[in-house]
Amino acid sequence: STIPGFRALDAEGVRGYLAADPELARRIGPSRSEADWQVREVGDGNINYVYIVKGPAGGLVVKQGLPYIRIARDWALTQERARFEAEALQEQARHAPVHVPAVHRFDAQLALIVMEYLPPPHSIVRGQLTAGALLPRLPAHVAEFMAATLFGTSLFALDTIRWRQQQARFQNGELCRLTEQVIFSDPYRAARVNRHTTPQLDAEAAALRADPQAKAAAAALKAKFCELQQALLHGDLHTGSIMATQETTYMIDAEFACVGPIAFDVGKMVGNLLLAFFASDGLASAAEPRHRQRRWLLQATEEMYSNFTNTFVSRWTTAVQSSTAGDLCPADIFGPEAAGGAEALQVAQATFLLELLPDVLAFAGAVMIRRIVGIAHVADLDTISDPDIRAVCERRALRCARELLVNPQRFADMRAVAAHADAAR
Ligand code: ADP
Ligand code: SR1
Ligand code: MG
Ligand code: MG
Ligand code: MG
Repeated sequence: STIPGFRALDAEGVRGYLAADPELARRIGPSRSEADWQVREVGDGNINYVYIVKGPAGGLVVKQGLPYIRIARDWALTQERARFEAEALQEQARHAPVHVPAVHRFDAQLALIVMEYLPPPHSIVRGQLTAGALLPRLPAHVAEFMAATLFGTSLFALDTIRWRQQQARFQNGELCRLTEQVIFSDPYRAARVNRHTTPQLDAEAAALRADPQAKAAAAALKAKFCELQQALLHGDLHTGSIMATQETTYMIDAEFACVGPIAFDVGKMVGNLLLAFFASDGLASAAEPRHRQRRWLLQATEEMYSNFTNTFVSRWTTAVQSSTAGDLCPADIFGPEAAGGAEALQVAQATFLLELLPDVLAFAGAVMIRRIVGIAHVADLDTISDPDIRAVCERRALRCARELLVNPQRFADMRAVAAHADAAR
């Protein structure tokens, strides 16, 4: 149900809202300059309305959540998502400030966030990859963001009292429910909202809906998504939620933030880089064959994963070494004064990494599949205008994704995944 007093803003409403707030207005221009501000709705996402406001002093972004989903207006969705997004952006900024836009205002009654404007040449990474770009800094920056936020909100870093408070604060049940439906259920049943390249992929979509191993794996993953509440996730970390230049990288759109498995954020990123890899063939031309981009996308996947695991583990070691032994802190039984502590820490870290990879790969497979046969597709593939060529790319991606979902234990490391993807195209 709609929030009492809620009103949906249009461009003029956004102008008036900001002009009435001196603290926000001064970021755009001097008082009474609002008639000269440029206000533009730029939302290209599936769910919300986003306005960019520019004036003589600078710009701001205003994001508003209506009581429904932008691409499916008959689908009601809690406006509480704006609060989860604002609080998650603020929490992420504590851990990775250079990779998160600053929140200037959260207005609960209007389900609205006013945040830092990321000006051009920042643009959405998915669009840049679709256009053929390489982003050499992206893997390290995303790895740093994931390691900082996922480690910093995990039980490896937090005292259990604070960790439990965080669990209570970030349940985000309704947005999780959406993820559970559109990622782990709908692709494996005849859901009304599903779509695929038809008739080219009719047989593959039908086969998936009757594939016992894929269905069992998806159901197990859904349970893992719900049960394994390890850290505060971004919750929708894909290339469409990242704005970057060649030098800078920002993670936006945190409305799906929730406590969940660390492998979910990492797997979404891996799956979306692999989707870009499989789409690259269909977007190539004789003049621009994109060999370099495909090689880079696989290297980027490996680099992102190895940077993430290295940084995560080194933060863990540092936390143990710098905390006071005796408390219920990261060093309580691993610390320098604990008998066998250093060896125990090594075993714990090796076990963590061993269990992480197959979960990352299974989540990656699931998110690739949902983008090909579910409700929400990706520009990388959708931009391939010839449906026969698009279907070839989608079929290869689907085959690779099913293997990741069903047989993740077969891959010893991310290099083996890259080799498998390369062989699958
Ligand atoms: P949704 O939740 O609907 O997906 P997003 O938060 O992803 O909405 O925003 C939609 C689009 O608005 C983004 O793809 C991007 O183009 C633009 N946008 C969002 N936040 C910013 C920002 N801080 N600076 C500049 N553009 C932004
Ligand atoms: C109705 S599904 C919309 C999708 O868009 C968001 O970005 C999430 O990925 C969600 O699953
Ligand atoms: Mg978005
Ligand atoms: Mg969103
Ligand atoms: Mg996804």
